[in-house]
Amino acid sequence: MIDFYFHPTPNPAKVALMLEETGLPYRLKPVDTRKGEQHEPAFHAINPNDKVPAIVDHDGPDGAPARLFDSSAIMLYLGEKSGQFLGRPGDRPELLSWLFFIASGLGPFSGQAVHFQHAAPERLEYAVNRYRREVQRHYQVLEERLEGREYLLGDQYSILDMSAWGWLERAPRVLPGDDDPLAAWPRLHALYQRVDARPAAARAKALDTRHDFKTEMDEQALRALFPSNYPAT
Ligand SMILES: N[C@@H](CCC(=O)N[C@@H](CS)C(=O)NCC(=O)O)C(=O)O
Repeated sequence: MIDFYFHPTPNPAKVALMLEETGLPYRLKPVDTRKGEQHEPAFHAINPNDKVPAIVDHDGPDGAPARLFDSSAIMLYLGEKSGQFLGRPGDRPELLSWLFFIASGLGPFSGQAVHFQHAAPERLEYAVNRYRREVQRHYQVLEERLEGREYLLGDQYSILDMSAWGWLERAPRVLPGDDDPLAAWPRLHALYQRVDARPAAARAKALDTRHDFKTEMDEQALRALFPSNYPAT
């Protein structure tokens, strides 16, 4: 059994989709990040970085419990555990390259674009422009990769497509202002739709309503999510 530490946000969404795709048994463990539950000692022991997603696999290597944090590490682990969605052995160099591209590029730049357009206490045009442009550049890199390919690995659906889906889902928040924020990248848009149409994607999205997560962005939420904005006490 796998305990899945979850909040309805992009990085946990990738893992939700992977768990649903593999059929591995799991229990949902909500972590209400707007209430600061990611900083509680019990969760800190599972993820020292105080962020979701994380998992505890009670049947880890050698039958011992294993904790994993960071969505891309979890995606690879679950791929290896289930023997699914990692492509062919010869795909490994591309799989690793694109997984790290999403982990270190698409994800963080999208996250910062959201932050500076929706959460920053003041609008900083330089930061907004920088992160929007970097997201657009990353979309373009993926668009070129998809030329002549149905999925990011080629003809096989993999953890790469699931990882991209977690962030493409949020394109309207990442690039607000455009009616269809993915319109300029038709192959990427089609990939998003292909993944989003899968039954597992619907089941993954249904997890968002399984718990009554806090929605208010009040003082408690701001302190929990952006502690670096507040002086250490
Ligand atoms: N590199 C990490 C990033 C995790 C991350 O930023 N998670 C966000 C949700 S998408 C979070 O926990 N936010 C709450 C917080 O930062 O306190 C991963 O890929 O899992």
